[in-house]
Amino acid sequence: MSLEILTSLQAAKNIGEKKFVVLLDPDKVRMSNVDKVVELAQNAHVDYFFIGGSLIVNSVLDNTLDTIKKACNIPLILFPGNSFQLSYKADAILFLSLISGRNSELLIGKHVITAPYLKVSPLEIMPTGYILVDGGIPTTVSYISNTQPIPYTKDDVAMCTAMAGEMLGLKLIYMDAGSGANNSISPSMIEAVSSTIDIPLIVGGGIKTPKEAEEKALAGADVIVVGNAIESDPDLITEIAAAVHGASGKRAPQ
Ligand code: 1GP
Repeated sequence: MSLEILTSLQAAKNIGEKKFVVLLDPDKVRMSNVDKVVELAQNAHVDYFFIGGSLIVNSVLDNTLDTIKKACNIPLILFPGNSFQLSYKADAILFLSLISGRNSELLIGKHVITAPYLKVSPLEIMPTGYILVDGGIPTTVSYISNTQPIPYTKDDVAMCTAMAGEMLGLKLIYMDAGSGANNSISPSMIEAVSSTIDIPLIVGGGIKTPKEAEEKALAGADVIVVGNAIESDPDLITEIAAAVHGASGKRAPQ
């Protein structure tokens, strides 16, 4: 099994290099927009695409992956909203365990069902502790997953959850305020979590501006994910990519 992407994410984290991910929800993004997004992403040196959503169907998923693959060489990582969102056309998959929740199906149940398919797939499997944080509005993911997000100000709960995830052997932590969140995750929570784990920390949900993206990276996020804001204004890709990459090797003022 290939570990190429995980290895490069860990290596980047070790030297303070920040990565930028564009999230595309094949259900939301108009196919006419995909070409523009891909071109901008390629020019801005976007590091990865996450492809996923809570409610997409597989034919749309395959078409989207094919279209992007033909147009660029940015690696495509599945960010599945459920166990049906599998496609061998991607390069890798976030194998998500929803460790902020207490829904056993999303902690281990679905994984048991999906494991034999993934075992024979060419996809790189990326074991990821997924932590939902309250972003000020109920999001599709908290509704669908039937779990409670970690309260916005409970840095210590987020910290201990991430710590446990790392101790369980997960290779990435993804803290998400949910797509379209009103409040993106606070710098203090990012700082608390990143200072207690050695695996890469992905942060997303409600990030709308280059300044906000930079702030998250400086607080300790290793990978920044933006979806909604780019769907509304693809031109933001260039500035956000520059802001995130520009935060490499820098720390937030203490
Ligand atoms: C959601 O973290 C992602 O799961 C991205 O969120 O769409 O709000 O950027 P946005």
